[in-house]
Amino acid sequence: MSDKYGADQIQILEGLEAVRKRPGMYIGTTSSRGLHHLVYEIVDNSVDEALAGFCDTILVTINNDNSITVTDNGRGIPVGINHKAGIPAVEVVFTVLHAGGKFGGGGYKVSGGLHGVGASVVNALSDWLEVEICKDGKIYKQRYEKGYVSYPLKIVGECEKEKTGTKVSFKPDAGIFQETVEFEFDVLKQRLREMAFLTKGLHIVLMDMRVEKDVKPLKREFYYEGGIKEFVTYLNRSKTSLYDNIMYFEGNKNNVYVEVAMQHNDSYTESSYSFVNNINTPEGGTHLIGFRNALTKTFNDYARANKLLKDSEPNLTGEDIREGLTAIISIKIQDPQFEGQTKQKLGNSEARNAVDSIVSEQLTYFLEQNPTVAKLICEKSILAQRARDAARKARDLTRRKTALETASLPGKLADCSDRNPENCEIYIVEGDSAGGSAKSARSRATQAILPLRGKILNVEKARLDKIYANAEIKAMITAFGTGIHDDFDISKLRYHKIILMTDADVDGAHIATLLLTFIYRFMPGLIKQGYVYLAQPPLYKLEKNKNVWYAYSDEELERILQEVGRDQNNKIQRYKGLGEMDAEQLWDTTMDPEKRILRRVTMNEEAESEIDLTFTTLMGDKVEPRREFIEENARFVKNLDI
Ligand code: TSJ
Repeated sequence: MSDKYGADQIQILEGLEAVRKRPGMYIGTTSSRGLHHLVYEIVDNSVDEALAGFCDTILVTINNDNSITVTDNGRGIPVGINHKAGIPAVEVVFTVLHAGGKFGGGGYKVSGGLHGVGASVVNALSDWLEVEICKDGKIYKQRYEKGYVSYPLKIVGECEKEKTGTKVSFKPDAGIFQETVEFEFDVLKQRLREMAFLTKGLHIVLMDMRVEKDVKPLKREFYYEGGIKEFVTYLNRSKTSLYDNIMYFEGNKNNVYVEVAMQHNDSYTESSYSFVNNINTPEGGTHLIGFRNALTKTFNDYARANKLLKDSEPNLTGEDIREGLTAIISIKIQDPQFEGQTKQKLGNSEARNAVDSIVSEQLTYFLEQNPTVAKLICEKSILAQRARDAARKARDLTRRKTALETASLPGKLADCSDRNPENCEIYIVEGDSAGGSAKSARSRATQAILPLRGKILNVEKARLDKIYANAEIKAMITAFGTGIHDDFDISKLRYHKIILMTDADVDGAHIATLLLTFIYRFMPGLIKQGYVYLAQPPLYKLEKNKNVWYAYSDEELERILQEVGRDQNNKIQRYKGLGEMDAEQLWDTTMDPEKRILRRVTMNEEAESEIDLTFTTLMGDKVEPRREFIEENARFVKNLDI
């Protein structure tokens, strides 16, 4: 421990004690999230060094004991005595709260705008932390325990004069992170990849040493020469892009550094992500507003000037132009102000002006240089504008009428007679023949059947006007009774169980996912409140000596066979579809409330955005992602409770 016990020293110790007493105040949470946050907090410092132009490689290692080592090849944290504190600058970094960037001078400290609590907080929350600095041909080292200095900064060796860098190792305090101190490779991988996308030219390597002896450690390397341009390519990887170019705009204005990359794909949804100082801002703010303003204004000007939009036609809306757009908006700003309830929305007005003017100017130039691309985007936007118009008209038609004149029920629906929704269930059945069997099998009082014909429309791949015009979709909307989107009213639900009954094969699973996608997008409340179920038809029928068994999985068949014995009296039938069952079998195995298995579709709040992404990937029209979807689907079903 340092022997200087001035007022400064006492303040330092009080500061770090405060962090240990109320860690949540500094890192938000002591859950697994907070734990991983420590790593980002340290890595941010190396990224700053890279942004300042002095470092091009960062190595992050998860050690065998779940400690972390971060190494960079920057200039090395300054080791000279900081005059105000009377101790080496590096010691200030690790022991003084909010010391980040306040020493050395001239540094362009940008990262960590949102949480940037600095290295001292990580130090305070670590069992131990060690820093090694290569600088001026020497290796400096200092160790801390729970924030307390173990020994003054000392020289422990020599290195080549030209070699410089910083290495920080730390082990989070299990007394603070009581939920877990185990780092997840995939979580770190995700964020480090994002950081590499956001910092072009920076190599970030992640290694996991927690493997059996003699096994090669896990290693991932991220390096993107093109930065956020490659980020857009990555996000559009499973989509079909509308043109080959990725637009890229960059510039500095009013002390704001702006970078934008974007490309349209042929889908109908926008995926834009905005970042401030490398931190995602899901709630947007001034930088996003500036981007959108610029886009809307520039495209309308271009479309008018080039007669792609007639004088008589109204302006394109921002939404029309952003249909199918994938964009990254990344800004670096000196002193970010966050506002709103969750303090996640950028408030700096200079950011709006900077993004607006840089994007307007460079996009105008790009459109002039690339008339073919410009025309493609304008034409897509005009189609979106027309579809939006048509959709509004069509949607007004599907709106629930007043309480008295309920919309007439679809002709194909075989409704039940009970009028109390709590007792009622509706089976959505794929195919007319299975629908027929289900109609004869059902219990008329409480079970309604709605057979669907042909391919189910993928609502992720169609514009709204087409969706509202689709017969199967209209039938489901009117049968359920709740209305959709803003009109959704759960109290109007006509059945308290909505049961999707599809074949027990890959096609059936695909149809079920299409149906779930539709429900999720139009009436998410039905899933959130647990009204949606999947029927589970059997895979096998086993007959033996006039006895019958049904098996719903390969394992179950195996179990039954072990019980009854394997011999030539066994007659095993594998059901290829619902259509192979007669009405009685369908009732016995899949519809009889006394015997059937239903799986309730659930969604945990946290998984919501994840599911959002999964759905989009799954429903893409390229072959590779589709296969991924089916594998993902297995995971999705895991999320379904029985
Ligand atoms: F902050 C920290 F300790 F957590 C940390 C800082 C952790 C790691 C892994 C690296 C770093 C770090 C800091 N890498 N590089 C730097 N650079 C500086 O601190 C530095 C060096 C020289 C000068 C200068 O003006 O000469 C200025 C600064 C800020």
